[in-house]
Amino acid sequence: MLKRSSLQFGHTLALAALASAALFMTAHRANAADPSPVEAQSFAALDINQDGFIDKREAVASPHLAKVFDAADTNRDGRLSPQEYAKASSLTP
Ligand SMILES: [Ca+2]
Ligand SMILES: [Ca+2]
Repeated sequence: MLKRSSLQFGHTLALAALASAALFMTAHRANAADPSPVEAQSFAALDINQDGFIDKREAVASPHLAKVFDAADTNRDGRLSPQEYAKASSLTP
C-alpha cells in the first residue's frame, strides 16, 4: 500500500517536471520568434493614428525614442516601422 502510493507520487512528479519543461520550451521559442509583448504593446500605444508606423510627432511621447529616432529610421522615410522600432529600443542616445 505504502509502496504503491509512493510510486504514484513519483510518477506524478515526473509528469509535472515534463509538463513544466515543455511549457518553458514553448515560452522560450515564442519569445525568440516574436518581439516581446512589452515592445509590441508600446509600439501600438505610441502609434496614435494606428497607421502601423511611428512618426516623429508620435515619437515625442517616448523621450528615449525621440532621441534615437533619426538613427533608428534607417530608410529615412521619417517614420519608424515595427522593425525599426525594435532596433530603436536597443539603441542608446
Ligand atoms: Ca502612426
Ligand atoms: Ca523608416
